[in-house]
Amino acid sequence: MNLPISADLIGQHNAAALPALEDDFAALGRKLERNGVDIEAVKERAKGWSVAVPSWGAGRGGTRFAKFPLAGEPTNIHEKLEDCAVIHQLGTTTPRVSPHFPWDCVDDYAALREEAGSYGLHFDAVNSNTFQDQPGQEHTYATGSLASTVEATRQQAVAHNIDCIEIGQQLGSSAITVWVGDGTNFPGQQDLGRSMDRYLEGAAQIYAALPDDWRMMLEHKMFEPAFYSSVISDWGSSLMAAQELGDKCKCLVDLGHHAPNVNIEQIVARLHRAGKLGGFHFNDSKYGDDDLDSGSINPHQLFLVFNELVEAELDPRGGFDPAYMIDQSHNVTDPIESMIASSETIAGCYVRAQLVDREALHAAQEANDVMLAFRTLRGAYETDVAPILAKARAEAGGAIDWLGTYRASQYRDRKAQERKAVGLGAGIV
Ligand code: PSV
Ligand code: MN
Repeated sequence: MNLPISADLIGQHNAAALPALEDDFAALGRKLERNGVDIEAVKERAKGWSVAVPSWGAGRGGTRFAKFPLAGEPTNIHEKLEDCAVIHQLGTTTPRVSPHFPWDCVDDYAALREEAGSYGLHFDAVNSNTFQDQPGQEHTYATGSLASTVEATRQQAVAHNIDCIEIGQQLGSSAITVWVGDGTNFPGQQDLGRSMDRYLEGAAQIYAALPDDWRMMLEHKMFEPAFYSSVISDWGSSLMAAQELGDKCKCLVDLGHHAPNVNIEQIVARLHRAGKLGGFHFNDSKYGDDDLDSGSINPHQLFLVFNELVEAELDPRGGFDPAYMIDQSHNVTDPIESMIASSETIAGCYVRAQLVDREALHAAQEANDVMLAFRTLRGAYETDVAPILAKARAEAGGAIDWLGTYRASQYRDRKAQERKAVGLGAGIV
């Protein structure tokens, strides 16, 4: 395999960090054993955990005010794959990359799939883009795509989604995530009912083009770019659409796409109850769709989401197989560092949710022992699982101290010499 960071460097850093890690791991193992938990079994589960990274997250993001480029950041899918290879090599939990089209368009997708394979990477869900116009595009999406009032625009949006499915088949993907920016900025601008009808008609044509083993995921978002109404604004609209479209259509929960303080873990439980929990876009937010690093603002919420996922796994109700993806915008950090940190935080929430004494929790819930139920959950959240994650990483060939190892590799400095500089501007490149 063609891995970007020297295995010797990782080995040297791991050798230096291992004695302290063994010590911490043994201490945590004794603590967990007192609660009847086998740390080795938990570590094996951690090793089986993975989350996809977004190709678009490999570049520096930006706000509508500015983008501050990073020397050595990637500007095409080939360079993005190389950076994703670094993320997976050091962090070991991100073997899949979720591509976005037309941002990641190339001439030869079979070759792109091979290129990813040479890094030990695969492609995850493909994402369509009908929220931006492309050079030379015939019909504008300025006032909508699938829900546009213009028939030709709707057909163009459907055709683009079908193209994405075809590309995805060549890449070995088996899912398409559809997020549309359709909506309005003014009351009265469009009919709220009829725009949903138009959306559903277009979405049904995309659904009809799905291969048998594919899944379509609908991503809801409360606002932005539309500020008065969005067509698929919330999980209710998403569920309604997914139910109407059919079994292969499910709902995707992007953590940043809700009103402030919404109980996202309850939405997760509801979608699972309906058999429609398709997947996640992980990120964090303070105000709106901030796309900050997962768990950087509200790690407890992320843990509570994973608590629901463990409950769902124990009670699959006819199917539980959500797709896990990161969707972040890294405006002030090196995206490689942010994505390794995020994948570690997400894995940590998964592991802590595994530590909840489910029998004790369920018994306390049945008995309405409020404090015991709460403390049972909180105890798992308060457990520092870093030694489990680090040990799992080291055993999978990754770095115990991934940040120190990454910086010592001087990867970004080397790329700054090799790659073309990115121009100033706003938004995602
Ligand atoms: C929209 O805010 C979103 O969350 C969708 O997933 C897009 O595909 C992605 O961000 C990139 O713009
Ligand atoms: Mn998203």
